[in-house]
Amino acid sequence: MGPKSLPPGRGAGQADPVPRIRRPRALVAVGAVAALAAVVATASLAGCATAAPVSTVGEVDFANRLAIPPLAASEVVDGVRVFDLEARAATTEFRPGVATATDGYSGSYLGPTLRASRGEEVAVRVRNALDEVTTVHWHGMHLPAVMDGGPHQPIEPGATWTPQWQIDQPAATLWYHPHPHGETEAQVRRGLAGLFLVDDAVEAALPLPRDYGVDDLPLVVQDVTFDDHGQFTDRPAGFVGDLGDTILVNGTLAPYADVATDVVRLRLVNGSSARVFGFDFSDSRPFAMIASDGGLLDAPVALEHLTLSPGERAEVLVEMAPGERVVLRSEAPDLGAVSGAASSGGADRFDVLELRAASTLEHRGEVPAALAPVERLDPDLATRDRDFRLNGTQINQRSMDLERIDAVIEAGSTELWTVLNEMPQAHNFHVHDVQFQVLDIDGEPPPPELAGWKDTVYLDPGLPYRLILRFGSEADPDHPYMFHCHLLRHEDQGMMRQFLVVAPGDPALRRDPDPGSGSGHGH
Ligand SMILES: [Cu+2]
Repeated sequence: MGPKSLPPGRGAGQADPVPRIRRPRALVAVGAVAALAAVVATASLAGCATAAPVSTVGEVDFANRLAIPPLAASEVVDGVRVFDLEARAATTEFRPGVATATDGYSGSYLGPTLRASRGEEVAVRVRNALDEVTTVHWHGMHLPAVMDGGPHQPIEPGATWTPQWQIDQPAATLWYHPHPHGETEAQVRRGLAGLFLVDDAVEAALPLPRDYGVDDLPLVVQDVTFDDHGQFTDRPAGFVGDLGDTILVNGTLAPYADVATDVVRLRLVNGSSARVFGFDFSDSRPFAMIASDGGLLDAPVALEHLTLSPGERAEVLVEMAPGERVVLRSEAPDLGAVSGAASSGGADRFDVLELRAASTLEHRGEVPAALAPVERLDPDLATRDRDFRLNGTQINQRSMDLERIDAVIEAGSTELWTVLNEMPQAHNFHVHDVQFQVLDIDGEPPPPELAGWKDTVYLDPGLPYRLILRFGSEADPDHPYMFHCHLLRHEDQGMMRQFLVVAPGDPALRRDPDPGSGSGHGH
């Protein structure tokens, strides 16, 4: 169903709004579930056919060495670091002798890792060798809207698109993937995704592991399902979209990684369509989270369990002992007040990756006591409040319209956005161009893993997330950025909106449609 075929004001599967919940967070789990369950009982949610919980824990043979995406070659031309990517159709042997139809960038599945430093001018020549239109979005990157690679920058089959921008943000694990409206899930799931690592002097001065593919391992984690012929297929899915029963890491089935150092850095990327991962280790060892979507935290955070929803990233440090083997798992993730969480993957468990330590380990990187001070954005500087409510596959009761601008924002300004998932089903929230901070969740400070720079955040149903965003100085009255649910099927179904960033004084600011709560909210 296309977004425009929806009746006005109500999307398919839209539940009645959940009253705003104001109670101590510890009580929300019980109270909210009861309140939300009453709503879901009367709502005609899509996705009645749900699969039984999946568990691969203890079932994976870890027969395959983890593939490390190659670092992309580049050449510096007139001061610009230039990369090449080609989106192409291919086949990949995830299992020996079985060819699976896939897509990849300059390869058969996923793409090379682009890497550049803060301050560098970069360009990427993206050639589309597919037989359909695609785009390439630089997820997490601060860059001009016309370079963003959203649905307004289509690359026709056979065409080449060459965005260019200056890297102007802290060191971080970013990624790239297609963003053509309505086709994002299909293209990402065929293998179109890759990493973009940003380096800077602050990160480089820390004693962190950073030997790419050796003690600094990128891990693009995805769930897929193979049919009897070894081809990708869908499992019966619930409201969230497709949930696979098999894990690929960097496109490797049943992967292991050899470790030769006593501290290893994992750059975790949730490259799934709909699955929320709850990462931990088979022996429940603590690990140190050092970075979120947009870069380093103030200091390492000791965790035993880390939740990542689609599109989110985290960097963690894991300490290893000589000769040991430990398995990175995804245990039943905490979906918060999602009703019937099992149908959204909330009961699924996976073995993800086995780490195999050598009998003697080098000491090359360590867990620092402190990382990089995160500048705290000041709510007093915010000049605008906006409310966004997610329900069904709509935001503020509207579906995506490529011709409609939903917000006009002054370049360089700071805004407060309150985002509420009104329905008892899983959604998350991704904003292009900016890294934001979570000020509070239902009035409480965010947990430390959500306290750094973020571009994507999971929305526990019924809880208002107050985000603070400072927009960049580039203004462009003609090309919008997007914000949307990053569950790819929801995004494809139109759970997305558009904003312009314009210069101070631009008349377009007076035409800001104020997509607040619809109650004249704002200053
Ligand atoms: Cu969603």
